[in-house]
Amino acid sequence: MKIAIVGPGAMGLLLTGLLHKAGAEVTIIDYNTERARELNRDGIHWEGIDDNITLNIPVSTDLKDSSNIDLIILCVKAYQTENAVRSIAKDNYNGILLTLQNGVGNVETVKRHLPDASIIAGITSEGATLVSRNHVRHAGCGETAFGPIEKGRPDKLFLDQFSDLLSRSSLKTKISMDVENLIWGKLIINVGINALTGILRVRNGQLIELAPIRKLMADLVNEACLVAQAKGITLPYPNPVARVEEVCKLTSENISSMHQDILKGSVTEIDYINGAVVREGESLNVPCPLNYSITQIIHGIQECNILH
Ligand code: KPL
Repeated sequence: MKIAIVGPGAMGLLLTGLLHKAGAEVTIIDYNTERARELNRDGIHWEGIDDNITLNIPVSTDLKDSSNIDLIILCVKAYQTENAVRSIAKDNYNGILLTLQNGVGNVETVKRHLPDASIIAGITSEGATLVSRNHVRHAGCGETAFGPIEKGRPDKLFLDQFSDLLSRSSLKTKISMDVENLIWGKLIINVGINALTGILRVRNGQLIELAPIRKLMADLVNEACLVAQAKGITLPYPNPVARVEEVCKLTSENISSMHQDILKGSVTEIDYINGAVVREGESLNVPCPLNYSITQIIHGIQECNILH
């Protein structure tokens, strides 16, 4: 399978190595010209759970011949989705595209710019840490689940082949026909973990060792669950707080993506996670004071990062 990974961040580079090792022909698309040059020159230092390799994967700044690609995996941050899919549309791609990105709103953005593409969406709770621009560490095992946005596009054969590829690459994989529920299921996990780890600058596992924070995490999650319920979402697990705590344990050594963004002084995905819960809550008349406050704190940290 010929796969183009758009966005060589932590998850993009993690998937690059896993899929390459499982036998896929992987290329990376990076719209950042300088970083693309560096990755081509220096290779990718890929630290798996039990191996450590250097990969030389071709990195280009556009899709070149898009007719040659079986699948694009969108791995940019949620706030970069719009620009990335605009570029993909300019390269005339209307094949199969997978988003496993954090947050809500990515599918809608892809649909808007690539109306003819076959969209697969889903989630992954694999832990990935970007140690440096060309060094990624597989920091914890989770679960990856995905499914088509529109039934039959792509067909079952493709979904099965891709699922086999991911399983060969060691990922625990599931196909689901309930994509919106899946995405909200992951959103609730990010609502509990990401902002708090970023504010406190702790690893995921530490959240459940700090009693007041464990309580705040549960309160944030329960508030977001009221929004999910009002929206008619059926979460893919029975006990949201227990599930979030379980993910903290499974990815205990991971530095969450928002924590990594804050350490780098980058913009975060807060508006697509806790901020999105607040917006959805407003439209459904479900007040979300805790998610609002945490969103504002992260905005404050982002502004401080810009000022310093
Ligand atoms: O998705 C994640 C993230 O960091 O964004 C979790 C599951 C919390 C793993 O760190």
